[in-house]
Amino acid sequence: DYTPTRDDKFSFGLWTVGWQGTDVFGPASRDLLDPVEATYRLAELGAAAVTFHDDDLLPDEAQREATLDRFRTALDETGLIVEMVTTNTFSDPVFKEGAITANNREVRRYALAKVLRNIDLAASLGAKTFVMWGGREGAEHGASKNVGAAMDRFRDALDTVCGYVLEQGYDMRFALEPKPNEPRGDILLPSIGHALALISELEHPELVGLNPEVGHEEMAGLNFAHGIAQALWHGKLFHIDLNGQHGPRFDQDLRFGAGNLRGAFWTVDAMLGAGTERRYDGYVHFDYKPPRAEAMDGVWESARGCMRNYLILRERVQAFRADPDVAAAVEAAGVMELEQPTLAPGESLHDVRNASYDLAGLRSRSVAMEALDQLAMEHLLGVR
Ligand code: GLT
Ligand code: MN
Ligand code: MN
Ligand code: MN
Repeated sequence: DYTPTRDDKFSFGLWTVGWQGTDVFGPASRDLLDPVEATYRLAELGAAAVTFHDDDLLPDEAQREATLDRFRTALDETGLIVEMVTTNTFSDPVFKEGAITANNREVRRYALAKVLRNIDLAASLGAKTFVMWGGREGAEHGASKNVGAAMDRFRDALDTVCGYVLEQGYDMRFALEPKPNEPRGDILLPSIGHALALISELEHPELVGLNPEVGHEEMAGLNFAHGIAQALWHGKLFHIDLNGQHGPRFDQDLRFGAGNLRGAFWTVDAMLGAGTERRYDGYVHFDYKPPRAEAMDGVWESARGCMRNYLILRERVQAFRADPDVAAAVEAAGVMELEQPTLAPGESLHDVRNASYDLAGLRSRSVAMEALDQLAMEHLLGVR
């Protein structure tokens, strides 16, 4: 009946339900939500874990230890865990021109110090994933940022934090979160592909993967399911940010399932392996914003909706993959044939070059993909 359980491994950022609705056109539309209170509410709704930025939970240095005590009590009482922690290196105007890739070296050193302190906190709470979203790493002007130098500094920072967790013996991995723009005009590491490419330049590539967000790829017109499928292929889907987006426009952060519903269906399918063994087994993490127009009732309804939509889509995807008509349509579309290497063992290029090809037959062959897609559509619409 689509009621979440701890086994579903649902997780929420405390900044999601805690978003007060502040946007570029107006101030907060909702009162401050105590993050410890939010932890209790999310547990009641069926979440298994929470995540946070240093500044979401601990905005006030003077209250740091007291808040941490209350938060630890909430975790003990609810059984929730902290599965991921991330650092706010974007709100403070000190980061207005970047954090770990700011032109200003002092800013970069301060950013690194803030991240390192937060890694210690993450480790003390048992978080195994540490997300890095470089919201302010980027530019509005052509000549203002040397992209190559920024990549050098990104690489150095990642090498430094990886070295640090190894030295401390922390059981923790890093996940880079790509985004094409907003708040910067152009953000560095704008897509899954850009981030994957940087990882191959690192000293400890095994410790760094991705935290892709649905809306961020879709803002750039990219196919999220394909993006995470490739990340899985590289062994780099360390974490995920589920939400909804309606085409290329501002970052909407809708609840999961809203916006591009077909995209959400294929996203869940990709997370479950898309009929293969290569699946995502981490926390099902939501990073969305309850719309500014909603009062607190709508905040909790949207959090419930994220989980409920995931469970409904998971059921629809499983029904799709278990349907014998789908298996036949997959076969008819030649999907399995792609798993055969293009050259058979022992064959040489000579065999490829000297074979005779029935081009007329190949040109006119059926690909039977509309039929397969229609079956998916009918499963998604709940008529099969
Ligand atoms: C911020 C951003 C998100 C990132 C978070 C991690 S914070 O809300 O828009 O997409 O996941 O720093
Ligand atoms: Mn977003
Ligand atoms: Mn966001
Ligand atoms: Mn995110």
